[in-house]
Amino acid sequence: MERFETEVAGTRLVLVQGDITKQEVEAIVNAANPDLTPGGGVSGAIHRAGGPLVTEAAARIRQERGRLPTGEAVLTPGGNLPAKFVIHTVGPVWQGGAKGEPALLAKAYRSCLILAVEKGLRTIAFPSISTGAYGYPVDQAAEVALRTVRDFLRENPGKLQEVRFVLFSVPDFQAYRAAWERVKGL
Ligand code: AR6
Repeated sequence: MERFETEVAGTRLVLVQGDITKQEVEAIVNAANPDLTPGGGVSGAIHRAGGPLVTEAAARIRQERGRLPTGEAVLTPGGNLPAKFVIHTVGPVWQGGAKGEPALLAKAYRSCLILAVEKGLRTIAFPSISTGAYGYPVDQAAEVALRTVRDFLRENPGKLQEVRFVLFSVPDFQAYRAAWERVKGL
């Protein structure tokens, strides 16, 4: 199994190839749509594995707050998942890169990290937000994701025990692994 581990300001940063629905962390992040419906991709898998508790909690939030703007995040229980909570965030749809996509993607990661710390959670796992149905090129998305997490951890030392990226394919794992080499020293 592909796995890489490093440390940033007292937090373990892990890249691993695998299925996010199987991760034993306090919160997993969902690459949601603004209506918080199951949809396909990682979202469909998380709603399936989590069961009605996840889908119904998401529907209630949708009803109360309306559509979730790109870059924002909300929390539901994890239902039948090993993770206690799901943090749902909406990444940007790729439109060529000049429509604010990098800033919106960074905001999505940051919103999840802020919510996790607010709730006192210590371990969180992310999928590769926006790089499936939303079409964000994975090399570029990986760099934004890792830079954002690195910056957050430096600004909030010791707040989180582990941040894990769970990449569904080996090429995606390799893209994140290579992006970390570009980002880590900066
Ligand atoms: N574990 C980890 N990663 C996964 C899993 C899994 N079980 N399944 C898929 N991925 P996508 P987006 C990867 O399309 O681009 C949904 O329909 C996948 O290989 O899930 O943000 C929503 O409802 C890819 O690398 O999310 C939205 O409408 C990554 O997860 C829309 O898709 C993200 O792909 C969101 O699109």
